[in-house]
Amino acid sequence: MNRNLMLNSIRTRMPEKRYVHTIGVMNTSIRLAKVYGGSEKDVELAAILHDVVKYSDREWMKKVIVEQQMEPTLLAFHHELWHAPVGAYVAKHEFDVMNQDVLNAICYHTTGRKGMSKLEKIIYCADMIEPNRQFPGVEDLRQQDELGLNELMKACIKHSIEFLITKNQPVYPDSIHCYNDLVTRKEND
Ligand code: DGI
Ligand code: FE
Ligand code: FE
Repeated sequence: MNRNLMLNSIRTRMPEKRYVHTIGVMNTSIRLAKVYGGSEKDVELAAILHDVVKYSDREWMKKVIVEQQMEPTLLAFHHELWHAPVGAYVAKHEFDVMNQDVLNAICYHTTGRKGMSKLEKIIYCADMIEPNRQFPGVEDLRQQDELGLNELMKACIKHSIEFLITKNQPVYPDSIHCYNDLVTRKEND
């Protein structure tokens, strides 16, 4: 499916505000791919599809997680986390995305994980700092951009975990593993 058909298709599945966010993630991820290297086509595809099931039926998402034998821990955590792995499933089965790195970027865009690829980091960060995002501290995150992709990723995952803690929310283990991985890594890794 070409880019414009895909954009039209996802637009019908979400409110306009979410579509505008998706375009923001797309443009930001392409910019990051230009700076840090990486396929612009791959980041574009992952960005377009990253929130494809954000507004899908919760019970249906639960069913997909069970039937596809995805990580069962997901069901014990907030349903907000489900749209990422289920989005990867839909990208593969409805949009015929075959590239596993693109599918992983969609799958881990909400929680992050240990050992993220460049594409996964670009999508995770673009999702947080795209121009339509407005939350306290987003400007500081945008500035981390200048320090490199790993520093930006570290700042973004730290912000997410800190935010969840201030809200007394549980933190999904992959997010902790992601943080630990980034802070224990050597500078030039
Ligand atoms: O889908 P978006 O809004 O663009 O962004 P996202 O996919 O990063 O989802 C953000 C939501 O997910 C936000 O409401 C916080 C929640 N979230 C992210 N990581 C965790 C989490 N919620 C819990 N409970 N635990 C997490 O580790
Ligand atoms: Fe999302
Ligand atoms: Fe998003």
